[in-house]
Amino acid sequence: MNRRPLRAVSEDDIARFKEDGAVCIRQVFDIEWVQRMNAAVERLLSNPGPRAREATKSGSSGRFHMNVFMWRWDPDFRDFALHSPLAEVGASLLEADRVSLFYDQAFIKEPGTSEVTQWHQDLPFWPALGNDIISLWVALTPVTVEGSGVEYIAGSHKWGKFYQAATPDKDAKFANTALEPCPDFSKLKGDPQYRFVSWNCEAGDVICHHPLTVHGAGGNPLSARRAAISVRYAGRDARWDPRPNVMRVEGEPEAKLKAGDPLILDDVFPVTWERERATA
Ligand SMILES: O=C(O)CCC(=O)C(=O)O
Repeated sequence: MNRRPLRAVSEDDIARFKEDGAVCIRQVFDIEWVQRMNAAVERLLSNPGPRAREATKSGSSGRFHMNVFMWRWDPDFRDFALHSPLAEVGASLLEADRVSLFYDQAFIKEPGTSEVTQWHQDLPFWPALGNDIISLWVALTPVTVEGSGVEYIAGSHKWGKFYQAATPDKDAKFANTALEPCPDFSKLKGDPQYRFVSWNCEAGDVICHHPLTVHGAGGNPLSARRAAISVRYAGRDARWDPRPNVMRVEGEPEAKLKAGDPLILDDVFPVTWERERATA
């Protein structure tokens, strides 16, 4: 099982991430990781734990399963978030000397799932602020755009927009109605104002995005599962910001952090990668 990326992040990847707010890094994981994490996903589906969310409406076909903070209770997800090549990829793209783990999240769409992932930005529903928070969306199965591959609007992280939070399962409790709702960009394809970017992925490829990049995905009409895990890491300017209408974080950081503190806290936001240690 590789502990460092199979392919180094290049200057071009960093430039693309800065410019577009999303970049695909191919072949970060070897087959052992892919097999291990697919087995972990299978376990998660049959034993989902306390923070699971099922977005599929009753009577609909398929299953859209989401889960968060698996790293806190499952040893495989823990190793994946803390000791896999991911944190190094995140730190390289953020050009950071260290990153801490923010949280991990699973997105599984079984064959024949019609539920889409609504267009959204991530930061509006997080108790955090900052540019240096990166999401690494790891494909654990081959994913095509037709089979619920995530699409991004290039450059949207620089629009200065902070859209009303819209979680992928449309949970109304996150919506702060003082903010503008995020448009349904699938209706705006072909509009020359917007550049849509997406990648067909092999298992082990990783799409990395900025917390304000607008993104969404269709359902999964195909006959194979689409499984991905997003792991989020925090760098230099990431700060704790417990606003109303945001996600609850496991480990009670609110008891130990005050608004504006860096997103680093033992056992809650653990430092995961440090340049000094990595190069020693
Ligand atoms: O995989 C999906 O459908 C959604 C992914 C996503 O929203 C994220 O990684 O932030």
